[in-house]
Amino acid sequence: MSTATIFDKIIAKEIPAEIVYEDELSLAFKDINPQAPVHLLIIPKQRIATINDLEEHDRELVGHLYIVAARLAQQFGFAEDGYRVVMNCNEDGGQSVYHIHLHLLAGLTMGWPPFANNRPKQLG
Ligand code: DGP
Repeated sequence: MSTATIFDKIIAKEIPAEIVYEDELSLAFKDINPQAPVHLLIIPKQRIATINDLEEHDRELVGHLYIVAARLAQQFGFAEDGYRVVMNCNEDGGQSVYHIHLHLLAGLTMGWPPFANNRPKQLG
């Protein structure tokens, strides 16, 4: 079992968060440090540290997170205009909380490619 993070406390309602959706498998809340006019985090209630830790039996759970993202996009009214869904993995991917989460970003026209301040490195 991976180490508990701040998200476990949010799931347990031990610390406050602006929760916008909850069901038996997932929770969605506003990011504390928004990078867009709308910045929601969608997390599984089950703790999985990173994308690297996903297993076959997590297929449905991960799919569910995307379905929740799409429903929230409809609910918040930006589904047609568009949005971005991102999941960071480990240090180079910019992950800071080791409990997988989708970032749902909307409310501005986002550029592509998305990389700012990137530092190329040799992969080996
Ligand atoms: P990442 O860097 O991909 O691991 O994203 C983690 C996000 O979690 C980051 O955008 C900030 C957000 N975050 C961290 N701590 C809290 C918290 O206590 N409350 C809320 N609402 N968001 C948090």
